[in-house]
Amino acid sequence: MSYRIADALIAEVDARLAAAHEDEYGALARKLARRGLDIEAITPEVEAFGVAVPTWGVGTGGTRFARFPGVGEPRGIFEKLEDCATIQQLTRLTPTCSPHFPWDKVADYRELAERAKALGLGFDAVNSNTFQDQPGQPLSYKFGSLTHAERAVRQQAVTHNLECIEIGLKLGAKALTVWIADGSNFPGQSNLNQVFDRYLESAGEIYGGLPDDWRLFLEHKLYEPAFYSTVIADWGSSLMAAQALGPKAHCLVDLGHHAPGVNIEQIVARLVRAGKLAGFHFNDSKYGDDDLDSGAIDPFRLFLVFNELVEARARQAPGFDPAYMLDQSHNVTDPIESLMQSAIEVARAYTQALIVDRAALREAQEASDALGAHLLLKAGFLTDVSPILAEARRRQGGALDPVAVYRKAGYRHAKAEERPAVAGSSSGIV
Ligand SMILES: [Mn+2]
Repeated sequence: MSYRIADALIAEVDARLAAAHEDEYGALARKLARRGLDIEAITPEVEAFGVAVPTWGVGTGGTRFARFPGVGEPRGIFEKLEDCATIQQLTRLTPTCSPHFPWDKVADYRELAERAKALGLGFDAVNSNTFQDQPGQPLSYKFGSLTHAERAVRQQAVTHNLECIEIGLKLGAKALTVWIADGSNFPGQSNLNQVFDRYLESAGEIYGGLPDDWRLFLEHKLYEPAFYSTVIADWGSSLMAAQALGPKAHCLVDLGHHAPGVNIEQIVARLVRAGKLAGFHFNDSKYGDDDLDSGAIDPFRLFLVFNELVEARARQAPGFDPAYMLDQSHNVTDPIESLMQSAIEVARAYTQALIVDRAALREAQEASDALGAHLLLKAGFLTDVSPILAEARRRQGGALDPVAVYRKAGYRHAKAEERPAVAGSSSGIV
């Protein structure tokens, strides 16, 4: 029997923190009441919030220079599910995980689905991988996949994506996320127009294999591994493709996949307007696609993204149904600690956006009161909503302080005993 954190330990740590927490929750309730807000209308909304954990996220990531594996890393999808379940147990923010193929391939998907269910987990979007070659793969993706010059390579990539849909059906998923590394490193290496045509043709074949109630998430990325041009580099290319493919195709926004300084919240607003926002891969960045922990560098930007989302939901934007997932690379931290904290930071941004006075904000905007409008927005961001986040966890059986419980439990140490290191364990980022 593999080690699990006892609920009694959560209760024990919570008991020491309870009095201070209740005092702080009460103080925040009074503060919000003075603004005309009922904390008991907000906390249940936070309880209902969820963000998916990518199965590859529970392994230690790396850079193109090195990977420094931690101890007790999961050696396969079943152990990854254990770690995902632990994140959910303590935070109650991550009821689903997002699998990746072929990294998470197993012989029996019914067994995998049952194991996830037993752990209280569901499956979010399935992710395909045509950005690296697998052992025994007939044709190489070195010069592209869905947009490769040779039809046979494109076909191989399409077939892989169709297989991912088949697997996803067995797991109860409802979406396929496609990110391709296709692009070029030299001006002249490829015809910028022709590769887009090939993308549309290949993606169209994948689209044709989607079940009626499925969605196709197109993920764009500015650069890397292609350093001159990337086929789906930006939200414009992504939107053109999604609109050409049809109503089931939507544009996924990975926060790290933009040039520094780009106004991501405005991109979000445009995609919502077009009815084409698929959802998010949350992470943070300082310079490029750093894949740092969500909220670690620029929590204000994360808040501004959620401000657009809460606004879109409030006005019942047509087709608005974003999927939320973390997508970050943990190089120097315990991945479980990072993912727990990141889920909390994403929920924090959501909660801060929930308490913005939207009627007053609209009035200030109509009156061209620039500073007044800004201060109304800032009032949401500058409110410490930690007590709401903690209370939402507690009401669902999670921990007031997830990292404290996790460390006290000695989870990683227990897993290090259970999971002796193996060579060549897979982990990565998309
Ligand atoms: Mn991503």
